Amino acid sequence: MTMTAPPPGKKVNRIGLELQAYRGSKTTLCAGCGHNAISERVIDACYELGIDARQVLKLSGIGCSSKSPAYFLGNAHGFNSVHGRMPSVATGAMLANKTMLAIGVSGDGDTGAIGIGQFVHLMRRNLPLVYIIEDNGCYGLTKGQFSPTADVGSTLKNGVVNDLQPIDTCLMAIELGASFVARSFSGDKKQLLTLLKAALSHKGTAMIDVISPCVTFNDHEGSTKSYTYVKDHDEPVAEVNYVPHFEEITIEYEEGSTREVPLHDGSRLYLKKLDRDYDPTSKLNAVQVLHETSSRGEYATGLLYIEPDKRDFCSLLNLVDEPLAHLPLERTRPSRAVLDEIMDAQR
Ligand SMILES: Cc1ncc(C[n+]2csc(CCOP(=O)(O)OP(=O)(O)O)c2C)c(N)n1
Ligand code: SF4
Ligand SMILES: [Mg+2]
Repeated sequence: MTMTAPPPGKKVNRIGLELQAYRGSKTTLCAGCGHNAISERVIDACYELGIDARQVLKLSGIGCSSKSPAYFLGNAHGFNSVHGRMPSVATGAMLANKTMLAIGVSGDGDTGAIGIGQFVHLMRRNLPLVYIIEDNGCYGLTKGQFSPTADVGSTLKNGVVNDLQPIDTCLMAIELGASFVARSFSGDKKQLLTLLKAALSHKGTAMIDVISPCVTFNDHEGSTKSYTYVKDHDEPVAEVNYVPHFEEITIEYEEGSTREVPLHDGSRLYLKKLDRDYDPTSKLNAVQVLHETSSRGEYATGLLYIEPDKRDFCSLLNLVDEPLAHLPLERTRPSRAVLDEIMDAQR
């Protein structure tokens, strides 16, 4: 990435870069695919926060969604892994260099079907990683079969009805120990951008399930993951605003209407009460709202659960401060004498 001064009159961020510097390759996804809108919001979030893309690791599995990292942050490191196996790659990469900022992109099939075992263990480990599920309720890349997040009663284009209970990835993540769990909609620019910025400021697993309609296979009447259905059934739990650590707070709220949530890097979230009094630090509250809304066929969106101070996986493992990947061999391989000592102790 070049850090030369921008031409006069060009809008740049706090590290002197234009929005353009955060783009990736031109998308090859279908025009109107929700996944494209999510890539745009990742670009906006990283630009607005002044993130150095060279410090970012982009990770994904297989699927249309998993192709997305190619379309943002062209200067970041990237690894497009195996179907459902991104969590193992992310875990290895972050243990090798915990100073990186990891952004993982998965699909509802990649996470909820073949990758469910990996997802479960990732959530309980609280690895520092922003984990985005681009959730369209189908396997877009293989021509639109139902995925495990398809709702009961949702139909395919040819009229086939889904009879199986869906997996709610947010409920699972909350139950398993993820410390930041949110749901959003690719069509809600403001909410998604705010949640992404908050997720990038969080130290631990920040899981965002983004409902992201597949315009080619799952955007018809009868689908509960279509643009029209999601727009009509979106139930935000609170209005969310984000103030980065490098900015003054300029938002004013009436006493009692807003809850402040401090984030790890000094940034803050302001959650403004809507219809209900929502406490995002309460697992019970989150689980109850998710069950209540889904029984009415609605999507609870926004920041559903947060535990800002939970220890992340790298701190739990007491890793040395320097990235393991940078340590010289003498500090990673025990000497012959140490190995002999261990062997003697076993005798
Ligand atoms: C081991 C393996 N099994 C199956 C496939 C075929 N396959 C490719 S993508 C995909 C599902 C993708 O669905 P999802 O993760 O929801 O992504 P989307 O395309 O909907 O964004 C499947 C089954 C594969 N590539 N590898
Ligand atoms: S097939 Fe569906 S998920 Fe894949 S790029 Fe097209 S619209 Fe997006
Ligand atoms: Mg999908």
